[in-house]
Amino acid sequence: MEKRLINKSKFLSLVLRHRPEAIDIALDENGWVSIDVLLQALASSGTPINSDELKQIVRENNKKRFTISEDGARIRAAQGHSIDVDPKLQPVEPPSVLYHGTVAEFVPSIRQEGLRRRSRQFVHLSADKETARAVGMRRGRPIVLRVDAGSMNAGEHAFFLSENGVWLTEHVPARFIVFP
Ligand code: HQG
Repeated sequence: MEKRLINKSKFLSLVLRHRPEAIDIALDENGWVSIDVLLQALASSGTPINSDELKQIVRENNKKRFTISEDGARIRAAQGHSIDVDPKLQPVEPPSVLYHGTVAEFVPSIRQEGLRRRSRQFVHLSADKETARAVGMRRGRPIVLRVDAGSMNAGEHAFFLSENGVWLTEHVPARFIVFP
């Protein structure tokens, strides 16, 4: 995707995950907004995205970050929200092992309190090490932690799978983490 569209895609993430008020829109309780309303609001705030650009962003975004509703009228971010929306995901059984990418400076605190969701709604985990490595790399030299999701799920911890394949859970206590 060309740089111009990547920038528009990033702005869309900001609006649909963190700051809808930046363009004066409201998301419904499940994170959806009408595409007509969204495009209108983007235009009015001087950050226009036209309908073809939006389709291309949804289709080609490298992590499939956005979902269009079945009737084609609404859009939402698949995961990553910091605002209080309920994506109404059903709990699903996770693979026995999931991975989380982070950096060394966070490890002492993670050893103490486990993985916390921080500003997001959930802790983000992936089924493959490569994705976790890439997530950690955003912050520096990546450290990949192994999470014993099978044992967590056998206990009382629910797991959810976002529309774009990210594994989500509310908290990973340190005893379920294998540190490298
Ligand atoms: C760390 C991107 C200290 C955690 C990525 C992470 C992902 C702790 C940071 C998605 C901690 C939170 C999410 C503790 C967790 N003490 N540090 N107890 N518990 N941390 O960005 O997982 O491009 O909220 O290791 O690709 O890095 O936005 O989470 O480093 O899928 O679509 O606190 O964001 O996707 O950072 O990334 P984040 P994340 P998008």
